[in-house]
Amino acid sequence: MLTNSPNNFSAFAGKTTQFCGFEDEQICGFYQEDNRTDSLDWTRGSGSTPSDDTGPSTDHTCGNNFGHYMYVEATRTQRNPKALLTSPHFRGMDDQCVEFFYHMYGRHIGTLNVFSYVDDAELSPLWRAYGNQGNVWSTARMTIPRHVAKKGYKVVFEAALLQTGYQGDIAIDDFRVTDGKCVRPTRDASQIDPRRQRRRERRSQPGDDGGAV
Ligand SMILES: [Ca+2]
Ligand SMILES: [Ca+2]
Repeated sequence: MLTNSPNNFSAFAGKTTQFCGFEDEQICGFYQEDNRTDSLDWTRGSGSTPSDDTGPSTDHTCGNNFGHYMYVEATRTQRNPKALLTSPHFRGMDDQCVEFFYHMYGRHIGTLNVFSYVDDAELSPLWRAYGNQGNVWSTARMTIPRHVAKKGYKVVFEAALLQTGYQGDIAIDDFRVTDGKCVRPTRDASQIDPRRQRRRERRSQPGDDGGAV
C-alpha cells in the first residue's frame, strides 16, 4: 500500500493550476515509496545522468545544466527494478488534465506507468510509455475524469526498468494539473523506430513538446 505524504496538501479551487518543475528541493510534495514497496528511489538530477547514451542532458523547465528533473538510474543489480514517485493530493470540481514531460532514451529502456490513486483503492492506469523514445523530452497529457477529480486523487509514476543494461534511465519534468479535459490527450507511447527518432531529435527544442505521440 502507498504511504502517506509527509507534505500532503490539497488543491481544491474553482480554477486550479498546479505546476512542478522539480526546481525546489522539496519537489513540491511529491514523495518516494519505501523500498519494501518498490526497490529503488527516484533521484533529483540536473545536467546529464551519470551513464552515457541514456537519460536527458538538460532538464525541460530551464533547458540548461542548472534545471532539475526527476529520474531513475538504470541498474543491473536488482531483480525487477522499480521506483514509485507519488504526487501530492489534487481535487477538482470537474475533469482535470494532468500533463508532464518524459525522457526515455537508451538501449535498455523499460516502462513508465502512470496511475491515479484514490484513497485506499487500487492504482488505476492512466497512461504508459515503453521502450526507447529518443533523446527528447516528450509531452504526455491525460484527463482525470470528474468523478475521480471530485473524490481527490494522487498521480503515481512508476518506472519499471529492464535488467538487461544500464542505458535505461527514465526521467520526468514539468508536471502540471489544470482544470478541464485535456485538449489533446496523448496515447500510450511504445518503442519508436530509428527514422522517426532522428526526426524527433531534429525537431526537439527545450520548451516545445518534442513531437509527442
Ligand atoms: Ca525542471
Ligand atoms: Ca522507492
